[in-house]
Parts: sequence; C-alpha cells; structure tokens
Amino acid sequence: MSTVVRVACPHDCPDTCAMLVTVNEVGRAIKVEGDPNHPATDGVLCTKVTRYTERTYHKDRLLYPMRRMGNKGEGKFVRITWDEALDEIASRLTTIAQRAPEAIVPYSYGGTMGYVQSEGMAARLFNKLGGSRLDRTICASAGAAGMRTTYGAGVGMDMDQYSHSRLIVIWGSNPITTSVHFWLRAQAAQRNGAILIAIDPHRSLAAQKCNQHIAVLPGTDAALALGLIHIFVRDGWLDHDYIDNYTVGFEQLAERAASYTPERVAGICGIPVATIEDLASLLGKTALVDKSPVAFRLGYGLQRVRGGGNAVRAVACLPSLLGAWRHPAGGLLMSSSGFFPVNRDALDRPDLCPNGTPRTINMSTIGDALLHPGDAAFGAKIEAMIVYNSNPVAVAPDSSKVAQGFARDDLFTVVLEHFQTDTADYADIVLPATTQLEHGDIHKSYGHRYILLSNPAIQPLGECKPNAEIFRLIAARMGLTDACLQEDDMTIAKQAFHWDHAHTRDIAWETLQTQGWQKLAVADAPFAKGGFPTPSGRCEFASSELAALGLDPLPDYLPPYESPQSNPALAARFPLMLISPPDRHFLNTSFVNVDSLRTKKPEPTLEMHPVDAAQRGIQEGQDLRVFNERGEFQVKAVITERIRPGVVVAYSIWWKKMGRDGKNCNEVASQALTDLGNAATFYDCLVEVACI
Ligand SMILES: Nc1nc2c(c(=O)[nH]1)N[C@H]1C(S)=C(S)[C@@H](COP(=O)(O)OP(=O)(O)OC[C@H]3O[C@@H](n4cnc5c(=O)[nH]c(N)nc54)[C@H](O)[C@@H]3O)O[C@H]1N2
Ligand SMILES: Nc1nc2c(c(=O)[nH]1)N[C@H]1C(S)=C(S)[C@@H](COP(=O)(O)OP(=O)(O)OC[C@H]3O[C@@H](n4cnc5c(=O)[nH]c(N)nc54)[C@H](O)[C@@H]3O)O[C@H]1N2
Ligand SMILES: [Mo]
Repeated sequence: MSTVVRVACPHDCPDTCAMLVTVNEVGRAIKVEGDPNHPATDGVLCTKVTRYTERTYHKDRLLYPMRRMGNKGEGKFVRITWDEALDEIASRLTTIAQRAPEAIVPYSYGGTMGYVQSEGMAARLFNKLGGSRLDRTICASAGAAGMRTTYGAGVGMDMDQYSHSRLIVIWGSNPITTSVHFWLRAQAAQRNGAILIAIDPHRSLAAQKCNQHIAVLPGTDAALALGLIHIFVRDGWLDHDYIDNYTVGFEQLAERAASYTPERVAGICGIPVATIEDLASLLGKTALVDKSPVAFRLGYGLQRVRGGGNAVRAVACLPSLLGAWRHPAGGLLMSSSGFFPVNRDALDRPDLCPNGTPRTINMSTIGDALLHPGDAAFGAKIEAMIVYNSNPVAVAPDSSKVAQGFARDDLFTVVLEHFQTDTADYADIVLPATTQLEHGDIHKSYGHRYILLSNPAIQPLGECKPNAEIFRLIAARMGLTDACLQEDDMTIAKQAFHWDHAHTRDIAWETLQTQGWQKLAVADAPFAKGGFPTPSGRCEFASSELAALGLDPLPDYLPPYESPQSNPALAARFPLMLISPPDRHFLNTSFVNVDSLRTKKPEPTLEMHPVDAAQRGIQEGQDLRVFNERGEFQVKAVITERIRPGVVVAYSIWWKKMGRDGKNCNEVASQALTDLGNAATFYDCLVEVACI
C-alpha cells in the first residue's frame, strides 16, 4: 500500500511549498504534489519541483564517496569507501587546523534552505575548529541591508493579502518564474480590477501580463524612487499623519529628493517624464484619494548592482510616505525572513569557536580569495574548502578566477553534492548527499509566514548521507567530543526557533508533525500603526544605523559601476548592459541537468533588441560570443523587442559544462560589491557581443 509523506520544498525560493509525496509499497517516491490545505501552496507546485522525483532518481545521482584521479576540473573520479573518505578528510583538516585554522573555509548557500541540512551541524564543526566564517552575500545581502536600515528587518506584507490590493507594483521581480504563488494572488487582484505595474528593464513573462511595464535601465531604480518622492512632496501625495507618527527623517528625505526632478530622473532611467509623473499620481490617488490598498512586491533584481542597497531603501520609503501600511493588502514585501525568531546561536554554536571571532571570507569574491597568497591583512592563505549546498564554480562572479582558484594544487577541496557539478569536478573528495526526500528538516520562508516541518519519505539512495550526518561523522573522526556535535537531526530542528517568542508561541510541534506547517502569529497589517523593528520603532527614512557608522543616513542614487552613463570609456569598448536573471526551468544551477526541463530550454541564449542586432549584423539563431575584459561565453541569438536597446539578457544559471564552450555568464560578471551588504553585482556588467 502506498503512503503519503509531508515534505517541505527545500529550494531557495520565496514560496517554500508544503508538498505531499506519495511513496509506493516498495519505498519509491512516485508522485510529488502541492498540499491543497497549505494556504501559501494552495495545491500548486512550480514547473521545476513537479520534477522532483525525476531529479531524485536521476541516473547521474552521486551514490558513493569518490576520490579525484585526473587533474582538477577534469572530472575523473574513482569510488572509495566512506571510511577512506572520512580518514582522509579528518587527517587533512586536523593538520591544517593545528597550524592555521582560518585556512579552512566553508562554502555553502541555498541548495537546501532547511535549518538542519544547511548550517547547524556544519557551522558547529567549523566553529569548533576555528575555521573562517563565510559572509553569505551572493544573493540578497544588499537588499537585506536596505530592509534592515529602513524597516529594521526583512519584514513586510503578508503574501496571502495581495489578492485584495488595488495597485501592485512588481519591482525587479519576474514572479511567474520565481514566485508563482505570489503571482497567483496578483492575478486574482487583477481579475478584481487591480492594476499591475512591472518595473524591469526586460519585458519578462510577468511584465508581459501586467497592465503596464516600465523598462528602466538596469541599476537606476533608486533614481526612479527618488523621482517619485520628489513628486509626492511637490504635489502633496503624502499621508502626513502616518509620516509624523510612524517615520523618521521626512524633512531630510524631502530635501534629498529635491534634486531628483522628473526630467533628471527620466534621463537617468531612460524613460519618459510622463511615465514618472503618471506613476506618481496613480500611486498618490489610489492611496490617498481612493484610500485603496497600494502594494509593492520587490524582487532581488534591482539590488544586484552597485547602488543596490540604496535602491531598496529608496523604494522602501514609498509605502510609508503614502500610509499604505494601514491596509493589510497595502505596503511592501521583499522578504518575510525577519518575522521568524531564528535561534542562530543554538543552531551554529559560535561559542565553540576557540579564537574569538574568526576572519570572514566574502563568498562573492571567492575568486580573489582563493588566489590570495595570504598576508597580515587577509590572514592565512586558504588551504581547504568544504563546499555544500552550492555550486560556486558556476554561480560566483568572475568565474575564470574562481575556477583558477579551485584548480590550485595546494588546495584541499571536499564537495558534498547530489551531482557531479562544475564545482565537484575540482574536488579532491566528493561525498554523496541525500535530497529532501531522503532526510528530515525544518524550514521558514522568505516570502510567506509559515514554518514547515519536512519528513524523510524514502531511504537514502546508494550510500548517500544527509549533510548533518556527514558533518557529525567528520567531527567524530577528528576526535571532537562535544555533545552538540553528535545531536540528531530532529534535536537540531527543535532548536531552530525561539519557541517562546510572540510569533511562535502558539506553534505546537505536534501540529507541525501532523499538518506539516503552521503560520506565525503576525498581524495582518503589522505596521498599520508603526511598530517597525528599527531602533526608533519607526520606518527610518534617515537610518540611525547608517548614521552611527558615519555613512549617508538617507537613500541616494549611486550610478552603476558599469554603464554608458557612468563609465563612457568602458562603454566605448563594451557598450551593452548584460543582465542574467533566473530561468523559469532552472533553480540557479539546480535542475539544469533534468532532461524534461532541458528539452524546454535546450541551450544558453542571449536576448537582444533588433537595433543592437542589426548594428552587429546578427541574425536570429546565430552563435554569438559575449565578452568583456574578464572573459567570454557563447550563446545563441534571440532577437526581440522584449528587451530595450542597449541591454541584453542571458537567462541563467547554466552548468558551465553544459554550455557550448564550457563557460557561462559568470565569466563576464565582476567581483565588485554593492554599496550596502557587500553583495555581488551580477547585473552591473558591460559587455560586447559578436558573431562567432
Ligand atoms: N525558476 C526559478 N525560480 C527561482 C530562482 C531560479 O533560478 N529559477 N532563483 C531563486 C532565487 S535564489 C532568488 S534570489 C529569487 C529571485 O527572485 P527575484 O528577485 O524575484 O528575481 P527574478 O524574478 O529573476 O527578477 C529579477 C528581475 O529583475 C530584473 N532586473 C534586472 N536588473 C534590474 C534592475 O536594475 N532594476 C530592475 N527594476 N529590475 C532588474 C530582471 O530582468 C528580472 O526580471 O528567485 C528564486 N526562484
Ligand atoms: N550571473 C548570475 N549569477 C548568479 C545569479 C544570477 O541571477 N545571475 N543569482 C545568484 C543567486 S540569487 C544565488 S542564490 C546563487 C545561487 O547559488 P547556489 O546556492 O550555489 O545555487 P545552485 O546553483 O542551485 O547550487 C546548489 C547546489 O546544492 C546542491 N544541493 C541541494 N541540496 C543539497 C543537500 O541537501 N546537500 C548537499 N550537499 N547539496 C545539495 C544542488 O545539487 C546544487 O548543485 O547564484 C547567484 N549567481
Ligand atoms: Mo538567490
């Protein structure tokens, strides 16, 4: 008889679905469905995760530990036993830890978002050893800093409420691809008469279905937001009562916005003055005359540029100026993470660290870090990399440097993986990890407000082990005896949150077990009367945190590092702005090797405007090289008016070895960091394109 097991979708996605997995009588998972009772999931899974069993039982799953035979990057490996693998890892790490513990560096990101199989046990081990810490900046840290310095944390509207909004501005997000459950609510609102506006350089799948699409130039969003603020102040589109009682720094913000006239902003953003004027008055009238809910949904697209943190701060001011938070269906959502009282100290045990606070390596500049010889400022040269839940050789910027770094012969690299990824090709030892169907975990979400408990549905395939188990085994083999280094998965799961917090007090472990999920106790309109988790309790237009650091306390427009306006000399050689947003059929580099999805997306492409194509004599379907000083990669031309002239789009993120030249778009991306949060600037990148 078959059974149905409750599993949480583990992927790096705001929607964190509750899944029902059907397991047949011989213990094989045969079906994965969305839980119809979980309000956020509502019985719907995305294109990718409906293929979860295809990915799990993929013929290329890594099933045994392996040792490298050929050169680094070549991908030649031979099967070994777990004992051999653990002996080698324990002895190498012990030797390095005795001499220079900070030479050991973990590298991990969003392969799984569960608290048990992501950090937790891994962090405990690295803390105990005194290894380097990793600054996890590759995705969202600019936006997170923007949120924190304006609202106090990643907090905002309830995703479930958007179906009741009257005007929804989708800013730097393509939710048909990346947050389909939010999109279903936006569509419900649209059917009820709401207006949807997309702000995006690209006419994305979602932008095509919105009532209006405003195609700003990449990296100019802060200017647009400051232009809107300029008009709000000029025309009196302001909720004075909300501003006086629940915000700080209005006068200074108004002064800052004074120079952002619609004419100036139109020039920066590459859009007509009338578009800015019309957007400002539509927002103002809907919020203040009609008193209807105005909602913003921010993605991470606008923060992968030099001024990304400031852009998020500037946009985050808008709903507070309009008093939009008064309605449950009004306000803004970028991330809901800040509502979850995560108990990081219990999970990661930083107190185990023998050397106080160890040095931190920024994951977005891992190329330079791996190539650094070591000195007083940098600290010890990196000697060991332990990679789990991430594929840095494909996802980190300035990829040729990353690959060169991983190719160092004096580097000891261990990769925990499901598949032989581009990164696994550089490993000394590859360890086979379980998927979410094979292990247990606990999850929050960054798009909704539910905690989810995930149960193992099937036995581990081959000799696969959960990450947490692998780190327990390494700790034991190294002779480390702290009890917390042997805690089991469910013991760790129970430590993930502070359960006495007002948001979690009503959540019962038994309910999580039987129902799979439970919602945080957060008000429908949490900021209707202020109460932001900032030091002042108000929305901080002028940030006390930034002021204390001696930084500009107000949001401003910082031009991209690389754009024709800000860097004409560079643009003379590399005139096109490249963005590389997520593809619908992939999840970063996960799922790129799933055949049924690959048939829908057979090869890397570059979308470009007919004018840019004609200038270069490029025809539809031609093979192209995309290049700048950092490197090049190859794609097939797609000529379309979906993208504005001067900007090109390479949907991402391809496995390098599945690209036609063994490369992907991160060859050309730079290691420059954002204004706030030290994040990567993937969409701040000038290139030139030519036929091959
Ligand atoms: N199918 C699928 N889903 C995913 C992912 C995936 O790879 N595939 N990745 C997951 C992850 S890790 C994340 S972080 C989230 C990302 O989710 P979002 O942050 O919502 O990212 P996208 O939906 O790709 O939206 C980015 C949009 O920003 C646009 N953009 C680029 N530059 C700019 C700019 O300067 N200004 C503005 N206004 N827009 C800009 C791009 O054209 C793109 O349409 O999605 C998650 N979900
Ligand atoms: N050019 C460009 N580059 C980008 C982006 C972009 O938009 N453009 N987006 C950036 C963003 S937003 C992000 S979040 C990063 C994403 O970067 P990553 O977090 O590295 O995401 P993935 O490429 O999906 O790699 C995750 C890997 O973890 C593995 N994995 C999954 N579950 C487990 C597990 O339980 N155990 C172990 N050991 N492994 C597991 C998967 O098989 C997969 O190979 O990429 C960034 N890079
Ligand atoms: Mo991400």
